[in-house]
Amino acid sequence: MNEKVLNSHTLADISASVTTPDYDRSRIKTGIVHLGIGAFHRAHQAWYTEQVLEDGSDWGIVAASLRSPTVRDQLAPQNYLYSLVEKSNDGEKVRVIGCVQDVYVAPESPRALLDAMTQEGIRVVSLTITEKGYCHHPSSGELNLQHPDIQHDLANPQAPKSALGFIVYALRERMQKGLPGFTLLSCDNLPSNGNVLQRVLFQFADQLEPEFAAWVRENTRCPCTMVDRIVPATTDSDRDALEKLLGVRDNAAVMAEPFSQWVVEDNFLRGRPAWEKAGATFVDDVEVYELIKLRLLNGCHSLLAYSGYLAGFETVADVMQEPAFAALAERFLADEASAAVEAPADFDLAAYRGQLLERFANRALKHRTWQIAMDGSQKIPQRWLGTLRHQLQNGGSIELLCLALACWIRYVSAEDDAGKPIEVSDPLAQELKALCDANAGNPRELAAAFLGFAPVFGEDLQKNEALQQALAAQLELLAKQGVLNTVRMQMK
Ligand code: CS2
Repeated sequence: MNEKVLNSHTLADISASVTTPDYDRSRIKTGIVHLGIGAFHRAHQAWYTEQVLEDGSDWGIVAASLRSPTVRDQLAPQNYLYSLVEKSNDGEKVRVIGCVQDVYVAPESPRALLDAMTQEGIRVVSLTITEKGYCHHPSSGELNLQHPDIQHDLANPQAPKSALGFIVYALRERMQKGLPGFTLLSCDNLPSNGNVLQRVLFQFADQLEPEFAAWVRENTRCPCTMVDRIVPATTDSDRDALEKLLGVRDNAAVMAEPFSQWVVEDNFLRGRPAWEKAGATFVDDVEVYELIKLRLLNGCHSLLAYSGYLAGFETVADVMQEPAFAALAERFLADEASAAVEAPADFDLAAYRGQLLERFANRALKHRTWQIAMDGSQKIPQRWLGTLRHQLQNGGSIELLCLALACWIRYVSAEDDAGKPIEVSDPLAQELKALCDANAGNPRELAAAFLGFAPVFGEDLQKNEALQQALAAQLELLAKQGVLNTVRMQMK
């Protein structure tokens, strides 16, 4: 491993084929606090913000990690510089990004993060905290007041744990200091993500003083956004390969596909960077774009992740190499997911589907099926169940949705087709496994038990006899012949 790391001093030495910041980093002013500095943020919002800085803006980002110090420990020795590598079947393009100015690790010093969020210059607080970070009930969208982090935060205003706790107490301090509020920009894969955030924010604020709860309603905005870019977790071999190109080590590099999309509701309290200069689209209503993206891209992603993982495929591109699975993706998108969305007149849904299949087949990206399979209980309602309800109401096909659900149920039983244990990462993993164990060997009971599991399925779906039968039939096929044969048979 190279002793030299990427930083302000070594920046000048790296290969000329790499794009580097062409603006004076010392003139950046911090306008954004970003909560959740994972790979996605660094490859998406930060990349848009970087391009606008190149265009003369002065909006910079201070970010926070709400859990582990890893990203801060990678970025701090690099003066917060990192590379974004765009990978496609045709090669790669590298850009060093300089818009991140500092990274806080919330558990180490919650006070420091609250101080950052109560600076007058902060006008936007953005979030990529994943679905479970909102501490809501996935099937209803209500704040889960019993959530341990929320309980903790209600009792500890000076040292919150959840993103929501930080936001609420930072806002309260701003009110007390006579400072203005800020815009909250959710960049997570939830339908109407801004509305979900606003709802849990107001519900949390309602637990505090009424005067503050009213202030929050006046002094915040929560625009909705649709975010899209496939960003797999970076591996050591990615870092090693990049080191050969850069000539220095970059421990904070992120890998992404070339495609990127960001549709944002133009509803900001005190301004925003001109992200449209970097290709973001500002619209009055994001919902239709969110639904298309969640139900097609993410819905199909989860289908490929569970079915592909069970069949022994490591990455999404590997799954797409198997013709029966490529056909499954195509048919799921065309016959079921597309039926449940109403695309705007100028939106070519067939072209969008074709592009998705190509993106999934990008062999340069090593996007693990296991990574996408994480947190299914938090993802499935918006990825599959909206489509399922639509199809049930309209007499549309539900076969592939049931196959998807059956694969997920097999997956959370924590054993794959070959009898190998699966490391299931999901906040409800225990409950889900218990449902599988209690109904093992009985597809009909298993289907009923899952459809009756209200945190994911709500109250309505368990009453649908046809759905229960269709799901039981898929579970039975999987149990008898395994996922590979089931998919091959159904795609004949
Ligand atoms: C994926 C998403 O991990 C997952 O659940 O489906 O992260 C997906 O790659 C992005 O939403 C693409 O924009």
